[in-house]
Amino acid sequence: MKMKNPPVNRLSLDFLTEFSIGLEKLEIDRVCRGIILTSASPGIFSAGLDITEMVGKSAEHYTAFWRAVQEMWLKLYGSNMVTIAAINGSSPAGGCLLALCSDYRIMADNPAYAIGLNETQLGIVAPFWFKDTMINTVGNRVTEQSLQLGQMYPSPDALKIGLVDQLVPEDKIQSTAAAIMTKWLTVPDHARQLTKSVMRKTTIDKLVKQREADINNFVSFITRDSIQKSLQVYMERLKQKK
Ligand code: CO8
Repeated sequence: MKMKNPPVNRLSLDFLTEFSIGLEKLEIDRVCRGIILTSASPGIFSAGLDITEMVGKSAEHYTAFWRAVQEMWLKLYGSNMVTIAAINGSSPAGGCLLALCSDYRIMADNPAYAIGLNETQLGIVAPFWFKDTMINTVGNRVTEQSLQLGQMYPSPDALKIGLVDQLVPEDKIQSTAAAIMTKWLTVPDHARQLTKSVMRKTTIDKLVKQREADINNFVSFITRDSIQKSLQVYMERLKQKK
């Protein structure tokens, strides 16, 4: 799956909806046993959630947007397929979450590319299921520190903390992902799928059980004046940095 929402693959409501539909089609296609998730914009894997979807909109819009973010996570983290992230660029916040949902992460060996859950840098808070997905990958201590600081890790540091599994030269990222996929597909599907489900079920069930409450939390948080202001300031800074 090659994400193509130029220039930075921001995860808009439309993009998330298409992403989930695409994933669902592959999930029920018995011929497809695995996906490699990558970006059609080398240099940026994904800029994360589209901040413009979270500023100056109605409560109904925030509700639909957040449901789509949840749906993407539930489908990708709960996928029966082998999922490999070929991270060919920077990947903040929601972009990092996409990568964390995969079974294996390969990142381009370029210290200019960074990955992490940087929500606090925007004045917002990573939801519990973002946090849980990170804990399941790198453990509690690293997650606590990373989330408080909103830390973005240049690729060598991401490898050191286990946020990614492997670094390769940028031009080898697809061939490496294909080789890793071949290895994972040698394991009988039913055994691998059940094992994956056992490992992830508790985390997934936690959100399933409180999906509506999580949406309500998001809407009441994001509609606060102070949060709207923080996001506006962050967007202005992004534009000014040019
Ligand atoms: N949303 C909306 N627009 C964005 C985003 C984004 N996430 N990221 C970049 N853009 C826009 C820029 O403003 C710019 O717009 P324009 O051309 O109109 O000025 C355009 O995309 C290109 O961006 P850059 O010029 O910055 O491109 P670069 O190649 O220099 O850098 C980066 C790319 C590294 C991705 C950089 O743009 C960046 O750091 N972006 C910010 C990414 C970020 O912080 N994302 C976090 C989003 S929040 C999230 O995912 C989780 C939220 C959880 C919610 C919890 C609430 C309770």
